[in-house]
Amino acid sequence: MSEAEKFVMTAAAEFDLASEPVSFCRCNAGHINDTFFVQCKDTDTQYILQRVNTNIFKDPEGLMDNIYGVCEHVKKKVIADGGDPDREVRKIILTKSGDKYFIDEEGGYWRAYLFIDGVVSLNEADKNTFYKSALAFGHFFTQLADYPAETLHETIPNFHNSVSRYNDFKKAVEEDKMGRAAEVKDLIEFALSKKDKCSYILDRIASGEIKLCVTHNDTKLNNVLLDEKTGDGVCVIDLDTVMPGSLLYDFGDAIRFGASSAREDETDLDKVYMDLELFEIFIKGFLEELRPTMTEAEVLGLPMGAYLMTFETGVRFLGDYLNGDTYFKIHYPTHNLDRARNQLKLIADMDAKMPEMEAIARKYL
Ligand code: ADP
Ligand code: GN1
Ligand code: MG
Repeated sequence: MSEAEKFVMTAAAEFDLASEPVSFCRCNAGHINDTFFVQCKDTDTQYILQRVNTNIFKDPEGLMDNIYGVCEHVKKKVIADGGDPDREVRKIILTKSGDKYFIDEEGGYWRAYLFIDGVVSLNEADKNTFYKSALAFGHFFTQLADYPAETLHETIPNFHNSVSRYNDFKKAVEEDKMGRAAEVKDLIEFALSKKDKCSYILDRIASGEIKLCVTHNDTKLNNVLLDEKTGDGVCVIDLDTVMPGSLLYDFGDAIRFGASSAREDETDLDKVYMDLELFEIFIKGFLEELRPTMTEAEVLGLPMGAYLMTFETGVRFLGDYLNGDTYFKIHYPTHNLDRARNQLKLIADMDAKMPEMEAIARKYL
């Protein structure tokens, strides 16, 4: 076993697992935390072990308090609905001494969850599966509708504040730490030209037309586990960014990832566009759960929710590329640049399709 492997196994052994951990494999899906699937001796029960990225989550204790509170809340709802609390909500596994974290010798924060069997986490979906993911995210939203928002820690300040995301991007361009700005001048100019759109949601929150509630804030398709046989939503995961927000954030983030015709890092941009059928099917599922609670401005704002969450992600990827790839995990040197080109291609496509997207949203008023 290598030193790196021993490091993971040492952390696993600190948790109150069914039996001794014997092996693990790394999961490469998320862009933020280090995630491992852990197998134990003489049992089929597996676990998720994660080393939380504390460069990004500066208050890991507050973050875990959020997750604990949210999971307990959702668990009660699942039980009241006659569901399976070991499957339909993340089950937190404590350390042998009863703590939510094991802190390693380097100060790294490790947590563990029960692994859920018979599910998939997808990066692309057909219409029916995407519809089911919309029902799952919509349902999660309703489960949290009565969660005491004031008790939540803000794990990443201004997470979906598109104006501050724009300003962070502009700063990255101005600083140009790695000398990369000149080679992507056109892309930067395209992104900077969208300044006036950035305050759309914030303006409506300020005027009271759009409400603040408890939102997930990272609703990409691979953050909901779906039943591998039926495709039904089983469990919403990645609860690190559950914070007060607008439902347009959750809608928009799910659309920018799942209603795109291609993966988030597809480099053949001819293959990347907003699929209006997927856009509509997601609205249908999401609003099946949420329409009664939504204002008119929220329904009409769905297309701009999709637009701004895509824009934010595009400038975050491009900003990270300019800053030297310090935030998102990359799997090759220009990965963030490819992701940024991809998201900004979606923006160009939505610029053209906005009238159609608005017409679709109006149908659901
Ligand atoms: P990150 O913040 O790095 O995205 P996540 O909590 O989303 O971390 O976990 C990363 C990935 O792990 C998820 O996108 C998903 O693909 C996978 N994953 C997590 N739990 C399970 C599970 N029970 N079954 C299958 N895959 C899982
Ligand atoms: C990150 O954690 P993950 O991989 O599910 C990021 C999201 C981005 C997404 C882009 C905490 O999500 O905000 O939209 O990458 N999460 C955080 O794929 O920054
Ligand atoms: Mg994730």
